[in-house]
Amino acid sequence: MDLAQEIIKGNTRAIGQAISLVENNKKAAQELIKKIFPYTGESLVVGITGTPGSGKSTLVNQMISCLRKNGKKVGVVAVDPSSPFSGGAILGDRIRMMQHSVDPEIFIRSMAARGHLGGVAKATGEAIAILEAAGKNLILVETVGVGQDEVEVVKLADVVLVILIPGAGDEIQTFKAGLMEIADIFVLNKADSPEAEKIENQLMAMLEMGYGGKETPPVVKTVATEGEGVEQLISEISRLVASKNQESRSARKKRLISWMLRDIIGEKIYQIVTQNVQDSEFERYVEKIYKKEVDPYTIADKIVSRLKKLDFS
Ligand SMILES: Nc1nc2c(ncn2[C@@H]2O[C@H](COP(=O)(O)OP(=O)(O)OP(=O)(O)O)[C@@H](O)[C@H]2O)c(=O)[nH]1
Ligand SMILES: [Mg+2]
Repeated sequence: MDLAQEIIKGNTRAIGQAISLVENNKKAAQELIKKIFPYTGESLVVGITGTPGSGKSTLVNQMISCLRKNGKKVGVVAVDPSSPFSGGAILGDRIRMMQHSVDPEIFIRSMAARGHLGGVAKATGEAIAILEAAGKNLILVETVGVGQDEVEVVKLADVVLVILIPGAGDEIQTFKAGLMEIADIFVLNKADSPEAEKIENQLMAMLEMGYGGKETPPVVKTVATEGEGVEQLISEISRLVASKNQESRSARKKRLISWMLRDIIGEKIYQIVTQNVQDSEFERYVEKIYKKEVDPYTIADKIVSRLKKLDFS
């Protein structure tokens, strides 16, 4: 089976296999990305971020239903901050999104936020590329958005939804620290809570202060469990996309290209090293470093300076 061909056909199993390859940063993943690259760049990527339990997965689930009604093909990547070994939240997400799992036009995948050699943002970027090649019209990326890595993930999106919930007093503070600036739309979820109005007022006050006369991001109230406000949210997203200029949309694509380029260069340099440093020589260096006769940086410099003398033309 030609994996790239199957992805382009939209084969769900092939998409799953391909994402596993990029998750494990396998060499085959690079070859694959190369093949599918011409087919990427057409989807709309929506990042959904907010503290644990704010209702991201519930909202994603409702958004899928709504988008499917409009005939859209949807991909979901949920970046899971828990350890790859615990799997608790992954299972929760799976169960919640199960109702969509039999639809061949929907692909849902959890990815562990830790344990990626090339970084979670790179793995997520490549997973997005795969889903784009598979012809998904919309790709939803769910992330808790706490660490720096996760903020990088959010930057992969064309549109970023930041979810706020009532009863989390210090939450607004959290968002000031970094996520605030990247929100394109604020979603006030759990609007059925009696505290909802309070957080809405807080948010409005903060927006007035923080945006000093500039146009503030729209605020949409939702009750994700009931699907309330979800249609409005989707039309806000469409409106926003229509108003965004090409430049801001291309930023995401350029980011992915820059990762790919670094990867490819890194791979080529690694090949040159293995061609020019014999295993036996390498072992000798390892032995010397082990005996503390020399440090690894000195050896690395020595090898690199030798490579610099090579003629690459
Ligand atoms: N009352 C109420 N409960 C909600 C609403 N949206 C989600 N919930 C509940 O909040 C809990 C957490 O929802 P999730 O969708 O798992 O939240 P999440 O943000 O994906 O959580 P993590 O992936 O663990 O970060 C669940 O019990 C939901 O049923 C809402 O609008 N109103
Ligand atoms: Mg979730």
